[in-house]
Amino acid sequence: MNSSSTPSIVTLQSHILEQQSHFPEASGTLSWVLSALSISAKVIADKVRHARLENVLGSVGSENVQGEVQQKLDVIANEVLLRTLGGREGVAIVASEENEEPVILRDNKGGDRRYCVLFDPLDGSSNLDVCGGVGTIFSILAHDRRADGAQASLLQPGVRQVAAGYVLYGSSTVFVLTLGKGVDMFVLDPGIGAYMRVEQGLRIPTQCKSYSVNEGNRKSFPTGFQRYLDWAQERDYSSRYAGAMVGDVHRILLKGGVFMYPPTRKAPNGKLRLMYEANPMSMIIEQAGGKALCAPGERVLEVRPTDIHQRTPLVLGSAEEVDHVMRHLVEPVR
Ligand code: AHM
Ligand code: MG
Repeated sequence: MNSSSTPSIVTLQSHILEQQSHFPEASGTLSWVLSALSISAKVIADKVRHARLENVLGSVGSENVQGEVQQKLDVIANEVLLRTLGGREGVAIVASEENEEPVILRDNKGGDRRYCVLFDPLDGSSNLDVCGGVGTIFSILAHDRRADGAQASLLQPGVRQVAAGYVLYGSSTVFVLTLGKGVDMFVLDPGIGAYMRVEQGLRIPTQCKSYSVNEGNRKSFPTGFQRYLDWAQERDYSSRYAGAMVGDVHRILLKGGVFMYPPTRKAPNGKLRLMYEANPMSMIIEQAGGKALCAPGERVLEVRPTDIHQRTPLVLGSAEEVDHVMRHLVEPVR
């Protein structure tokens, strides 16, 4: 066999080291942070698989800061991430969907670069009881030592993300990562316990006649979204919606289409959280050549955050499909 045509075996670990070697000045701190996230995701994947057997499905009877019912596994996944990231010197602050306040792990002193990690530990967790796909979403920002307090260091626009990614716990465990130079995909090989690189430089298809939105809310969408849905249905678009963003966005990353969570009467700013849902997903989609907007001409990544738990409307996916939605938001299209 010709060795040049044989794909090499690259694990997430070696991929990160390979990327780090392109920056001779890098101290390796970010690599340690990413390794903490990848280990957390292995533990969470295992918990998700054993959930029914270990009786950790269902809610804990409390609500998180968003007023949403916490599932037992939300709490477990959050603990896993906090404990794993907590052991890494390079992590200054973590912020989670499940914690009202950010957790300050280390002070501002010391010379080494440090990072803030924001995450949704188990997105789409209401899908767990029915064995649907769920995921972890994360965003990494450089810690701003000059900032006045944890909130100020965290409240950076998405364009400043150093890295972002998600892990889909589906029929296999998939780790999708961007370090700002394209998007790479890894699949956990349960036999050896390592993530193997399966795609490098992923590109999202520029078009695909498919939309992903909770159409049950249609009557309370702004009229532009309703016009878009009429337009798409007249053109035989497919509708695909799992109710778990990681699975929906992953499908769109690979096959194309558009994912939307518009404003509704109940959620006038949409439902999804800017800092640890919309921003990391938007970075992934843009790095793969797609678009991610919160309104016509307004990139999600340029939104100046004012609260770590703030929400944003979101339209992301294939460039041409996002454009179709936006045209309808601006004016009726025939
Ligand atoms: P969660 O973070 O509480 O799990 O909520 C986020 C999820 C997304 O994964 C999904 O796209 C959306 O909520 C579904 O909401 P809805 O049921 O309103 O369509
Ligand atoms: Mg979520």
